[in-house]
Amino acid sequence: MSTKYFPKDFLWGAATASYQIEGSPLADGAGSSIWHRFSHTPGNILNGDTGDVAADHYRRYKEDIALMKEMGLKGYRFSIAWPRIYPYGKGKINVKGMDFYDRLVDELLEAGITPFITLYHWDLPATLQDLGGWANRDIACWFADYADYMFQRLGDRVENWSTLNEPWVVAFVGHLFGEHAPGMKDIYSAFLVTHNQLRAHSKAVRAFREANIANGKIGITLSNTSHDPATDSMEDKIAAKVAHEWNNYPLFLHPIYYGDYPDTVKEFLKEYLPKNYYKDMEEIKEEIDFVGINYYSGDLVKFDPDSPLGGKSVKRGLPKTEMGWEIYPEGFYKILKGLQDEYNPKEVYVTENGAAFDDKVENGEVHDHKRIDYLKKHFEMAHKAIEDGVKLKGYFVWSLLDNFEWAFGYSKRFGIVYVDYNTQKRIIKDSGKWYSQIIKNNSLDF
Ligand code: GBH
Repeated sequence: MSTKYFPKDFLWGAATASYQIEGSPLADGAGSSIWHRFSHTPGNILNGDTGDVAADHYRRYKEDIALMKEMGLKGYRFSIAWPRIYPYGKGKINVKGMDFYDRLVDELLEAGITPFITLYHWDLPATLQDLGGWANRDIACWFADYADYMFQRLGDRVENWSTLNEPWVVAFVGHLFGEHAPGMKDIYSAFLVTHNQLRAHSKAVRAFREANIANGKIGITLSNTSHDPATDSMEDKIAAKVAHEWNNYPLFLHPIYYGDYPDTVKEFLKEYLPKNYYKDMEEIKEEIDFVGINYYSGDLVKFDPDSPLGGKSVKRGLPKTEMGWEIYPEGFYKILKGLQDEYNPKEVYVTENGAAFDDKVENGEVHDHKRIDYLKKHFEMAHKAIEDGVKLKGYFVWSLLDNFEWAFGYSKRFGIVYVDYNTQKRIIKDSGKWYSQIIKNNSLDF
């Protein structure tokens, strides 16, 4: 047996998002979000679930922080619900909503846990959607104003900030596939939303530099699925490259690092890009301090002349999680290594990695050995990536708690802590106990 050590000060943690765990979405003067509206519109969410109660974290945050402390987490990645701060998205500030995050941050620091804030994890103020949401160019200002207010209010205690969570999912799952809020199906809107998220992100980064937060670091969190060609044929290789550059970190990092969309996007998808998009590229190109990588799965890509992207996903036939996503840890390594080789970010964080399984409570325990196995294989790949030069500084398991899994409602459990939705009782799963040992030893045994 051999032991692999992680770097000193490696930030082991867990992640959540406001709408998925907090509940009480309209409490204390908060405004409605697009996810509140979307989940309350029949037919959008499995079993008609909503985030009205979720894991009741808004009221139980102290108990949840005590659990994090018990597990020995060093970091906690969470998001701020924009409509709690600005009920109408801009203008009037809701003091009580701000108070919640003030108390949350203080409680975390008290417990010795490093807060890692995501400014936008999909709960846009509904009022802003009525003005066009991410398709309205003004959103760059609305977002930067909101971000700036958060820097002023929490910057004295919080060093680590991520602007957007998975802008690809916001653009394409929300505006082309219609499966997420706001439920639109228009490819031109999806690319406009991609572009405006980039503009908003970089404007917020500039506000961050102005705010001059001591030891402050700001980045962006991107979704990734590894895409390998199904065969050695030139067609499949091109299709896989298009899928990678449109679907993964290049779509956003190419503009941020090099001031232009990736070549394949310009070659294959140019007609969908907003007219005169290049005029904004100079302001989009803006230095960031880290890249946040979310990774769950990997696919093969086959040439398909009928697809607008020139390719379609095919499965390898590997074991799957409850989401139906194949377990492919090697793809995690490829994403991390590719990121470092292609953009050479100063720092990298795994902002999400984890799996949904069909957890059962047995005598007050949850023996989720499949999740342990999943995490172990992915930790191993992260370790290999570090050995090969990836500047990985931390790792947030998705998720701390079982929660509202968007269109799938409460039917999918990703937590390392089990939540009984009838009683709101929490149980640390076997994976959570196993994870505390990894954190304590800062190493992995093989
Ligand atoms: C994240 O989204 C979210 O940030 C988080 O809120 C959410 O709860 C969590 O993941 C779990 O879903 O078809 O096999 O190639 C992840 C979104 C999931 C989008 C994987 C791409 C492709 C899987 N991504 N998906 S596959």
